[in-house]
Amino acid sequence: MLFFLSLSRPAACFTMEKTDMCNSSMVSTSHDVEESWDDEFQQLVQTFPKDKSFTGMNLYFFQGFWCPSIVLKAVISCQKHFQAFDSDILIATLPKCGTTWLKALTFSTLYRNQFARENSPLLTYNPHSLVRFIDYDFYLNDTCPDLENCTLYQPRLFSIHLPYASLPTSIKDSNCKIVYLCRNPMDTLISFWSFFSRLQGEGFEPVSLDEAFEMFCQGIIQFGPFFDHVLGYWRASQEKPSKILFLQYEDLKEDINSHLKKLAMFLGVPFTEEEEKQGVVEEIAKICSFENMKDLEVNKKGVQTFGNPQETFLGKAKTFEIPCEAFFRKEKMGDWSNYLTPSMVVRLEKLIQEKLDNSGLTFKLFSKTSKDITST
Ligand code: PAP
Repeated sequence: MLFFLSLSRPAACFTMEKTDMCNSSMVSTSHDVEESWDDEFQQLVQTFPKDKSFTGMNLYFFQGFWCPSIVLKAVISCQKHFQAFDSDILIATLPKCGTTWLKALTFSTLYRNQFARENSPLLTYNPHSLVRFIDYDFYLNDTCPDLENCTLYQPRLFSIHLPYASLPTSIKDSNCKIVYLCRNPMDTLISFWSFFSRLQGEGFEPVSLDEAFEMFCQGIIQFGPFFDHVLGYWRASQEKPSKILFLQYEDLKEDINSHLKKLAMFLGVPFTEEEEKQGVVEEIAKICSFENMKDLEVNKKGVQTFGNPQETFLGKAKTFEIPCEAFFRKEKMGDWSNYLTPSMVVRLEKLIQEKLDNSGLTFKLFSKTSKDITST
C-alpha cells in the first residue's frame, strides 16, 4: 500500500470541519488499541511497567522510555521493518518542542525548488499532513507498509518522536540525516499541559498542573524521560555532527534566518547567493511563522488525522484526530513563569543542573529564575 500524498486532492481529504475541541478521539482510540492486541502481544506487554501519563494515555516503559500504548505496536514494527535510504531526512522531536514549526521549515527549505512559493502546500495543509510520522502515521495500522514512494517530493522526509537509542537500526546505520529540535523543559511542560487541557473531552480527565509537574519531573511523559531524550540526541550529534543537526526552539526564535541557512546547509541544499539576494530565506521564515500559520484557514478550522484513515481497525478506522488550531497556542518563550510556582521552578532548575551536568548542553529559560520569582 502506498501512502502517496496527492496534493491535488482537496484539503477536505485531510481536514474536516471543526465541530468541537472535545471531538478529538485520542483517548478512546488508545483504549481500543489495547483491546485489539492479540494474546501474544498482551503477554509481552504485561512484562513492561505501565503508568498513565498526565494526558490520560497509557504509557509502557519499553527500551528505557515511556511509549504511548497507541504506538507501541507501531514502534516495534518500524524498528523491525523500516528501511532508511541514505537520502532520507528525519525530523526528531519530543512532543511540544516545536515539531509543527520544524516540519514547516524543513519542508519549505528542502523542497523549495519543487513548487512556487506562492503555491506552497503549507498554505493549504497542516505541516503534519505534509511530513508524516513514521510511528504515528505509517506504522500505526500496517506492520510493513510500502514506503518506497510514500512522499510526494524527493528526498523522503519523515518525522519521529522515538529516542535516539530506539530508532530503527537502518536510520542509525545509514547516511540519512536527522534534524533534532528541543525546547527548554519548563516551556515544554507548560505547552504539553496546556495542549492536553485544551483537548479535554470524552475520556479525558482534567489533571492539575501539580500532577503534571510531578510526572514530568519523574520522567513519565510520552517518549520521555525528557532529559534522556534530549541528551540522547545531543550526545549523538556531538559524535556525528554531519548526521545529526541539534537545534533549540529558543535559538530559532531568536534568529530564524541564520538557522534556516544552517538547516539548508546541513540538508545539502544551501541557499545560493542569488536566493539570498532575492530574500528567499526571509520568505520561508515568513510562511512558516507562527503568525502566518495560525491564521491559515486549514489551521483555524481543520482537523489533523494521524494514522491511515483508509485502513480499518476493529471495524473502524484506526486513526486519531486533533483540531489543527491546538498546534498553535502562544509560542511565547518563558511563558512558564505565568504558571509555575517558585518551588516548582527551584525543583526544575535543580533537575536541569543535575541532568545537564558536564554535558555541554544548556537551555535558555527566557524568564525570571526562581530567585527573581521568590523576590517579587
Ligand atoms: P506537537 O508535538 O503536538 O506537534 P509541537 O509542534 O511540537 O506540538 O509544539 C507546539 C508548540 O510549538 C506550541 O507552543 P506553545 O504551547 O508554547 O504555544 C506552538 O504554539 C508552537 N508553534 C507552533 N507553530 C509554531 C511556529 N510556526 N513558530 C513557532 N512556534 C510554533
